[in-house]
Amino acid sequence: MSGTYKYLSEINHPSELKKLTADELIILCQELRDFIIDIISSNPGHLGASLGVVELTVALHYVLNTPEDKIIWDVGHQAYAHKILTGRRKLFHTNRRFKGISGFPKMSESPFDAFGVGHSSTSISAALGIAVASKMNEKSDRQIVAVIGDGGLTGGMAFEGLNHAGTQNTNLLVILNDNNIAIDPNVGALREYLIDITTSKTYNKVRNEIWHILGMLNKIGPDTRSVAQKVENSLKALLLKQSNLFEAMNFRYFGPVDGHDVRHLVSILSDLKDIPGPKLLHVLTTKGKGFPQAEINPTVFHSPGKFDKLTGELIRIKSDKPQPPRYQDVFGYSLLELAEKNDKIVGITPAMPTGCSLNIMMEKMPERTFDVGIAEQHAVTFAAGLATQGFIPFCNLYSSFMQRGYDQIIHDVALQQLPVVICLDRAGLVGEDGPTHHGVFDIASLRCIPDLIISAPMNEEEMRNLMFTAQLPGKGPFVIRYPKGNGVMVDWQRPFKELSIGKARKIRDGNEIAILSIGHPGNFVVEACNQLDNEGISVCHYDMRFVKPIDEDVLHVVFKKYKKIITVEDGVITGGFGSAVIEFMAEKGYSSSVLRLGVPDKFIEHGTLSDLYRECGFDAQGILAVVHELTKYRKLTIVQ
Ligand SMILES: Cc1ncc(C[n+]2csc(CCOP(=O)(O)OP(=O)(O)O)c2C)c(N)n1
Repeated sequence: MSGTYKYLSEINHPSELKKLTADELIILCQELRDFIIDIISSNPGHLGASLGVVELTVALHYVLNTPEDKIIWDVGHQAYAHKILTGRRKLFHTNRRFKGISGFPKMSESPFDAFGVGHSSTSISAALGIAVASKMNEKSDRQIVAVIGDGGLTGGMAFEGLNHAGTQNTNLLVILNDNNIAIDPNVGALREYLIDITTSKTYNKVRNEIWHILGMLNKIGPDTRSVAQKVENSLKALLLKQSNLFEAMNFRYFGPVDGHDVRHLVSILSDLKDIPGPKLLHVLTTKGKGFPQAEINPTVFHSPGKFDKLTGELIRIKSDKPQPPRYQDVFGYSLLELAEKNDKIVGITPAMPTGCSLNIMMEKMPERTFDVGIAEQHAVTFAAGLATQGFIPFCNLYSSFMQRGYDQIIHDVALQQLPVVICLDRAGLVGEDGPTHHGVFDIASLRCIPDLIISAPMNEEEMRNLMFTAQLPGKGPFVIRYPKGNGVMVDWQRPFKELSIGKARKIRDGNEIAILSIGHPGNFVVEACNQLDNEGISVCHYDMRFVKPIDEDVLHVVFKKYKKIITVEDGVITGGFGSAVIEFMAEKGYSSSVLRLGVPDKFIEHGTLSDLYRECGFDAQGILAVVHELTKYRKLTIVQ
């Protein structure tokens, strides 16, 4: 590698970066881009965001004294250059792989990762906490920098952080990485404001004049600095506060500056080091910078999968056999179909229209679909408000991001029994994104909420029927959770059918063991049972469909007949579906042995789904192993 990456190959610690000249930094940036593209083309990850902040990352590590100074990345999907420059270059090919480095900053991975992240809009709060603690620890000269995108800034938590930070006199620098896009195009009034602020002639004229005056005053000499400071303050108070949102929140606003001019970034960041108090630097970047296909199509190249590093062509595994659809597409097409028949249906997504396939309805019915920005809390309560007026909102949240809207589900939806349909995409393990993104807590955390129907389809047809059932009158708050990826091959285009709430479906009868599954993992049970048939082991299997209300009739039958019961789910075992079965057993006075398969009580790292299923032991092999264990002495018992 040293031949191709002349400067990059020498950098194993940011201190080595500081030996480079400004011109060499420009070459280094190009090398970093080439390196990221090279690796990510064959080992997929987040591409566009990282390419967009190459210069910013180099400039930050050049100017700051990390890890003593702190960089806090928002979301963290843009931190590849940061990882590569901070000692992880040689490990970067293991990015997002099982036992490899994480695709996000992670405190346990490196002292340079000042704060672990994956969910959006946390950076300002975390950075403020670090800044306040540094002050209390008498390390006030430490530089604390939060880097947040224009998408991340749409999250309410970012504003909670700004609001607080504006009153704390800490050395906090917020860098707004403004590329005018989230995963899909950024939305909302803030987006308009940022465009306005970067293009408004009046605003920029005022700002330039102030900078000009300040430049002159600063040249007068150190004695007049305090006078200059006062003049600056009053000028800004007079002129900027009225026209700048960040100034109004007590931040000193700088920019907008070109985020791809590494020399200028170095110079401005060096200057900002000496300016005390909360500051915001507005940096303009292009997502996917330097890779033309990623610049042209940033949504696809946010996380493109494998691609040809020369042409940008996406590499997809081709199959002659028809493939089952992705659950998310079943959601998208079914919602459109339902909305065509029921004009009260509306669709809501917090910034994931492509990710959850709401874009299918969005294209046809833009007036009945809402991308609300990265704002899960708002999405849920907005849905609740719509529901009070007779609408049936389908609010689609990734399961792990739903955690943001937990109180809203309790307080605004369930307590008021509003007919909001909460569709939880990416429920269960999600693979390479790892512990920040696994959707494994939803069953356990939602199960305790009264009046909430919680369901999980085992296949696409069931998913459609659950969606149909949920929008029928009088159903109330209704959760439908389903995993990432493809379903199984069923005829999912059959006409919709109403399902009975709280009723399970028997898949097979058997004598020795009963297996109760919820959702997609039921397919793993089917696979295991096919094998068990060959072995002559007789297993009964129910697809429970509903975690709440749980099918008590079926549970009575099962507990009366079977002494050995296995539950299978793709969420946490603690408090999950299997726990509901055990609670039932205890309450009704049954005494079978119930073995719960699911996600154990620890955070599951990143890796392929098959790696992680193997680790958790609830795939077909895991189920087989448990059944074998439970039937080990069977032959002996029969002989006796
Ligand atoms: C709470 C939460 N909701 C949704 C997401 C999914 N997500 C990951 S990156 C992203 C867009 C971020 O946009 P921006 O901050 O502008 O960064 P960019 O990708 O443009 O660099 C979204 C919505 C998330 N990580 N966290």
